[in-house]
Amino acid sequence: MAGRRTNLALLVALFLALVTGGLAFGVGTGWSRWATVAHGAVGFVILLLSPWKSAIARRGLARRRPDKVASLSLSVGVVAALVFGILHSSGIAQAIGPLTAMQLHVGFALLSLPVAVWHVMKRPVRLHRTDLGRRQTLRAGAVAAGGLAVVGAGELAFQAGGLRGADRRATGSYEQGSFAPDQMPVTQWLNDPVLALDPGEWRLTVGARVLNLDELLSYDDRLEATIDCTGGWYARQEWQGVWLSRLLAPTAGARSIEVMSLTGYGRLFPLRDLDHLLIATGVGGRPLSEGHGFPARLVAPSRRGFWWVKWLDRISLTERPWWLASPFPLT
Ligand code: HEM
Ligand code: HEM
Ligand SMILES: Nc1nc2c(c(=O)[nH]1)N[C@H]1C(S)=C(S)[C@@H](COP(=O)(O)O)O[C@H]1N2
Ligand SMILES: [Mo]
Repeated sequence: MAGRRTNLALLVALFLALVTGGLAFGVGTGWSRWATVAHGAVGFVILLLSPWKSAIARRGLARRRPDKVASLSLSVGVVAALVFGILHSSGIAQAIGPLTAMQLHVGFALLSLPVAVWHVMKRPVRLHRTDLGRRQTLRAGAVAAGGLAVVGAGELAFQAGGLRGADRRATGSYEQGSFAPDQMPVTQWLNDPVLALDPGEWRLTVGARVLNLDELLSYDDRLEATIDCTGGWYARQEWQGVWLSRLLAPTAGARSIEVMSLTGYGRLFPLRDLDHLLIATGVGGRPLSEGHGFPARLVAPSRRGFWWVKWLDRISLTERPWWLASPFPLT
């Protein structure tokens, strides 16, 4: 394969890895499980292109040129992302020190992004008209099929080798602490503190109402739901509390539900979620632990863990459309 086309193929693959990775990470339920499969395929396409890219890189490195450090950092970043992606998915290593393989995977991929943009700007490749022709489309299809084949072969190898990777969920997450909340990890999105709150002082504002813990405990709504953290673990639990729709009625013009934590962490949900959200005060028949959001947290079935706001402070309706908010929390 010509060097120019290899670089173009890498450019497309890197872009798709970011898009499919973002979907696998941010949604990961329903239709988006296919994004997870596609993501694995795209990741392996990058791996499959590496013999050709190595030849290009060797040629480039033999030349006397500025900015090689960036090209080499990009190589380190992408190789590390590949290694940690495979360590996670196979289950060979789920945690390295205090971080999960998944966190390291995404971390290295995101660190590579600015370097990749820079590399492509310093080493531009020109598009030819024939690049979009039938021949190249067929080739691209063959490369994509190769990536998918490696995903399939990987799954078979995980089973044959008795690796934990064979047991992961469609999002790629591993079961941890189901129906045993004490064994479920405590996970913060970035740097939020774990709060220790006084249940007597604590109040929850829902629309125009202000409720204390006793008022919330007078309800006994129950729901079995799975929390699936983008860090790579999931747990199924029985949650107790009160359906949000019992406390909050839609108003004219409202488009979103804003759910805020006392830490300042918050999420904006589409109004259609109103009937599916539970304000949980307990899990597995016991009050929540501090780490899991005591006195109350949100349960957002079929949404990834970062939507399950802990240490609830305020829930309100807003006219602000939910899709204007960042798809991932920024704090
Ligand atoms: C997996 C992602 C990539 C890695 C790890 C990578 C790495 C490298 C390395 C180490 C070199 C040799 C050192 C240098 O010339 O600076 C290089 C050269 C080069 N890369 Fe990349 N690269 C990647 C993706 C891309 C993409 C997406 C493009 C363009 C669309 C590109 C275009 C080039 C060009 C034109 C050269 C110079 C080749 C020459 O001088 O003969 N690379 N790359
Ligand atoms: C340089 C960019 C990236 C590359 C080369 C890459 C590559 C890979 C590879 C090879 C796997 C293992 C797939 C398998 O064994 O089936 C993987 C898994 C995964 N990656 Fe990436 N990835 C990249 C970026 C990202 C980003 C930015 C995210 C999220 C924001 C992400 C999220 C995931 C997830 C959730 C999995 C687990 C999928 C599963 O276990 O089935 N990746 N990635
Ligand atoms: N206030 C607040 N709520 C939060 C977070 C956070 O950092 N701050 N992390 C979220 C993330 S990323 C996950 S996966 C779940 C984890 O819940 P757990 O710690 O009870 O397992 O809480 C969510 N709720
Ligand atoms: Mo999470």
